Amino acid sequence: MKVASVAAGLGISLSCLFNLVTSGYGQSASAQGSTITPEASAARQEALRANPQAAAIARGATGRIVGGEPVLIVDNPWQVALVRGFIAEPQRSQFCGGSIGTDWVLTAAHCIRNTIVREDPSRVNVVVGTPQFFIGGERISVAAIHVHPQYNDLTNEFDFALLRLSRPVTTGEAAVARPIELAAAATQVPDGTETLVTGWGAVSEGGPGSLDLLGAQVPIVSTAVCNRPESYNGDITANMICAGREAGGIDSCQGDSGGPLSATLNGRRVLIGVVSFGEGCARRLKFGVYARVPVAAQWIASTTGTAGGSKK
Ligand code: 4AZ
Repeated sequence: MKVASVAAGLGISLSCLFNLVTSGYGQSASAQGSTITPEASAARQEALRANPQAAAIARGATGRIVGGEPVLIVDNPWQVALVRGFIAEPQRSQFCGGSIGTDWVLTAAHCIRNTIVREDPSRVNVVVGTPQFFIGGERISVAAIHVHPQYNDLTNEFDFALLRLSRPVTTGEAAVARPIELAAAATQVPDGTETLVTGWGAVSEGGPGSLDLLGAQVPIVSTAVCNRPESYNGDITANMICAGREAGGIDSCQGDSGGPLSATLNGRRVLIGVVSFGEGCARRLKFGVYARVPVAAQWIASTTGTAGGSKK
């Protein structure tokens, strides 16, 4: 997640940008850190000691993280972190995001068909219900992986994968984990619709990730605009959806892949995109590109069995 470096360069105040980023999606998440007990602080130190990835981020974060507005997990309870399954607790090595739909997780195919996971369910675990990927929540193993049959790693078409969890996510009263409604096949998302993308990904192109879940508000950009020569020059298909600002400065980035792009449509928060790709991060005219969820609605329903009993 990269936010605000361009705005900062232009002298736009961060507080102004924060309002921009959070409006419509609940308050800033500072409250998440404001009630830290001594016990929680000790647990956090212990988790950082145990986790080289998180400790490195924490060391780098002693200055100000470039942009990125923390969001509340209670406002984004479907957000999950994908962590390397072959690196055991207390370590958590985060590399992608995803979204909960009941006992399934929707993520990007390129998060699974890669050298980290190699489409092997034992090589990926899902962390749910925590705003800090390296501590808290629940870590759940994956029973099966389904990559969209039309995924094409050259064109990035249909960049979807479903993870069937080995057990359901705990959604009881204390749990901060809950499915998001998926946009139906017929859902149209008007250009200019404000959306929210969230994740623990890089806070600058090539930079470190974030310990705290960050969110960025980005408007939907028409496929025609996204296909202009100065943007993606015809590479954007009807199975993708672009979001971002012409000026750049606010975007998803490496490590956010697979995570949710959501919008409030007709008063309901729905998942409309999966973080897929972009040319760099937050570059001028290089909008973020997302796998368009409505085009996968039927595949998701038949694979997860939501039209009938749960399929294994
Ligand atoms: C990535 O490398 C990546 N700006 C994900 C999203 C975007 C760029 C890169 C979108 O996983």
